[in-house]
Amino acid sequence: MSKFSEWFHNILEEAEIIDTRYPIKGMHVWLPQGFQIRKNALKLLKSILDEDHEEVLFPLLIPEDELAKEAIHVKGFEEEVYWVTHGGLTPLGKKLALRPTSETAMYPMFALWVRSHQDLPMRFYQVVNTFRYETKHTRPLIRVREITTFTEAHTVHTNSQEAEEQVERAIEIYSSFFDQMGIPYVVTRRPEWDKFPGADYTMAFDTLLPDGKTLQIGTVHNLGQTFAKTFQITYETDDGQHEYVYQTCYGLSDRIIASILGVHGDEAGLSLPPEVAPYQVVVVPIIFKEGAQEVLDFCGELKNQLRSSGIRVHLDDRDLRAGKKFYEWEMRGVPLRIEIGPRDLKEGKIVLKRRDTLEKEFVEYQEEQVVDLVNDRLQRITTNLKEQAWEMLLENLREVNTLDEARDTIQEDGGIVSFLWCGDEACGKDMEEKVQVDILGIQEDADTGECVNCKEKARYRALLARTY
Ligand code: P5A
Ligand code: ZN
Repeated sequence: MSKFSEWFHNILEEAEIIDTRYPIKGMHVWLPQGFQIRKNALKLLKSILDEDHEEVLFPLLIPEDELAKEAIHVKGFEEEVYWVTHGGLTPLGKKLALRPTSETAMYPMFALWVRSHQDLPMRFYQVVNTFRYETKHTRPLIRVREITTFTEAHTVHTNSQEAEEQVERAIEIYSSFFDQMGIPYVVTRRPEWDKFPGADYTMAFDTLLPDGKTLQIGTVHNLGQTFAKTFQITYETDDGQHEYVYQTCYGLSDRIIASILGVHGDEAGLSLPPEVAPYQVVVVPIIFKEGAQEVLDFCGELKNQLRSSGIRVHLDDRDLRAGKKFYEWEMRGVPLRIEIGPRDLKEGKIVLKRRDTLEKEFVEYQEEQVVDLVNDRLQRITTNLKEQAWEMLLENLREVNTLDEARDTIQEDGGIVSFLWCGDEACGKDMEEKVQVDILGIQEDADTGECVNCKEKARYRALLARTY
């Protein structure tokens, strides 16, 4: 187990994010702290999607014949599907699949919904649990068998240009979401052998975890007309012709939470972006025998004031050593701590401690300004977390000119390696084998240079990394 895996596993337990002891492999329990982070992240994501998508909710079960209709799609998922075969003791006439994703649940309905070109475009999303019998090593939040936070969007268009624009729009949506979480990413077009089953092409977001391995945190697929033809999704044009629609779909999962925790955390534990932190501020009274009541009263009022202005604040007045409280809230990732003792009170000061920089700041207390002060510090924390994380990713994105260089770089430093590639599948797979990495995908076209592996003319600049 890498140092990061160990850190990640421990922090999930210590910070009470999820309980991994549920007796089914790859299925876990969200604990209250984790649930709050998930809820806050989803709130932001939904508010972005709600701008131009409609939220729906489809059944969990998919009839076998619908799942089987799209041949390429079902081939991609056949080893990962869980089946419901009985109702009580009665064998079902038709097996029912637990959705591994919802294309084959939704698209037969889309065929009923789409009538004329005036119905289009359609943009839907849902947040559901999906099930995948993953055979690779499962990891909490990263590779699970019940994905509990599957946020999937599905869109329908009259023409291919509009579908392509929707892919770009989805990339913007996810970029904006990750930016607000301070999660850095690279966006690439997945190689042919790694695209979503049934898609024309797949765009993917990958972030870098502290152990130098990347994690795919989101995908956007252009489905072209493949599913439209399989499920007979057509619209009537102005002159009465029936045309197949063009579709896209895109999704995020529990991995967004994994990356929020993993990217920003450090030796002291979690360090949460204020946007998702269950508590954004914790107020810790420093109690001595003398003046204890005054300190507690002051802290109580401060808490009320911050809370009524919409800040998620907690007053920790437990009868415990302050040091123990500090340790705990730092470990849980609370962005800002306010400490107040009797001497501070006398001097009209409060102490602010930032979780991201671990810096202490003594500031004069002014009742009319304290809300602005706290909001300003939270804003700075958000900005700093994002900058630090991007710096880390960019420092670990290295260009190489030869295959040996790629191998050495990956072995010594991990991270993401940028290289010139011919684009040929056999060459790509050969390279993955030789360097023991995955090709993440293509970043852009290249017009000069040769492929680092086969020395043919390079067509692309591409990225590779060790991946989760
Ligand atoms: C897009 C949404 C789809 O399923 N259908 C609807 C499309 N794409 S996908 O790439 O297969 O999955 C979407 C995202 O889910 C994450 N993911 C997982 N997360 C946790 N555990 C898993 N077992 C798992 N499998 C996929 C990926 O991050 C992917 O981007
Ligand atoms: Zn090549």
